[in-house]
Amino acid sequence: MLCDCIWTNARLATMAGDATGLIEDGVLAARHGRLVYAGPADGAPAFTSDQHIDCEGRLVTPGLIDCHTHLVYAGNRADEFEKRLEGVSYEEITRNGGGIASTVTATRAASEQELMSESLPRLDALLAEGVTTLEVKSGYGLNLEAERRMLSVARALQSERKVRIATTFLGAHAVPKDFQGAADAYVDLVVSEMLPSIAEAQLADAVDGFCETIGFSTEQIRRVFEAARELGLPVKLHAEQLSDQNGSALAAEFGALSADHLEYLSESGVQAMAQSGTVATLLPGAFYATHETKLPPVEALRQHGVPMAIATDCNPGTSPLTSVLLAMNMAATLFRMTVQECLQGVTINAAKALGLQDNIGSLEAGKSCDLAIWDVRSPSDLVYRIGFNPLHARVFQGETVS
Ligand code: DI6
Ligand code: FE
Repeated sequence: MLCDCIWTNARLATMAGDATGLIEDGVLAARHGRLVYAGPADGAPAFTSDQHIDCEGRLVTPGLIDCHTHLVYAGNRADEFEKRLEGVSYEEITRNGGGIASTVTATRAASEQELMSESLPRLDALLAEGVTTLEVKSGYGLNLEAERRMLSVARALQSERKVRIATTFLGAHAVPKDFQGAADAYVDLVVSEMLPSIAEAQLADAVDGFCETIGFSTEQIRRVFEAARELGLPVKLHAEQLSDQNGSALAAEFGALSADHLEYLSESGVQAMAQSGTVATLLPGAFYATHETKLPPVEALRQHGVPMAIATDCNPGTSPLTSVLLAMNMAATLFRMTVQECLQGVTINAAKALGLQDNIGSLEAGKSCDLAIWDVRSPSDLVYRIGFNPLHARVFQGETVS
């Protein structure tokens, strides 16, 4: 069989089916950027290939997927972090124009070029750990022009680096200062102007919102979701992060790709998600950085067969995290997820959370040949170490890129 590249002597964590699917002596073959074979050496077809890479027994996983990030923004909130350590309250910081509003101010003031150069180091940190696909949300512009700029920059990251970007419009992230006390009027703007214009320009692959007492109500989110449905865009939701608003049930009602955070998710919310096939995206970086103590209901999600994804939630306020490996470790240590669940969380289930499971997330013939090759022998090595990066090589669409 003719192909462009083959990888031999690989230990494959295929992530196909319901398990890690470890193959001790595995072979991968790619043609035109897609896998044509991923399986045991024993019984593999005879390949003719220009390029042959000996993996020398290394572990090969699908390229990692970070399915929830706010990676594109301007400005820095390290000063606020420091103030909070000195005892200044988050409310006081917010009153003085800090918090999310400070990121909105900085993002609105930044040119596309500036947004790009501030975002690239964060992207590079993720790529250095074998990420081949990530989601990037808007939500720090909060007006049409700045939201469009954020999404354009997110898309343009794909021309700067070898990576796949899924974009999400998060206009309903916060009520901007210019709409203080007029959240409904802001939602009017989101559904009647911002969303249609962004959909028309094909700048978003999905639509998200922040359903919370300090964000938007379920009724307001419902309006956003109805508008998204009319435009044929899938939805996802920041839900049950700080309190139980029944946002996940609303998300499930709209067949959402994912509901994210979920610390305060109830049993009925879990059931609704199970029925709609909505992925539970857990964000241990935000749990850690906000000193949250209420754990997401991992056991209930497990019992009901809700697929669990894990992501960084990379954002300047509540999760300044650019490490998927650390997110996996935190999910294991803080949330008691198993090694297999952690790996599924950043591969196949993350792909599901983006609606891309037919193209990425597992090592199977027909899917994009996106690989992470690791200097370790077993998946548990990836999850248990803290602050150690054993990436040997990153392969995007069949090409070794780092
Ligand atoms: N949930 C969060 O934790 C962040 N956004 C969201 O919807 C906060 C973002 C920030 O503080 O900048
Ligand atoms: Fe988020």
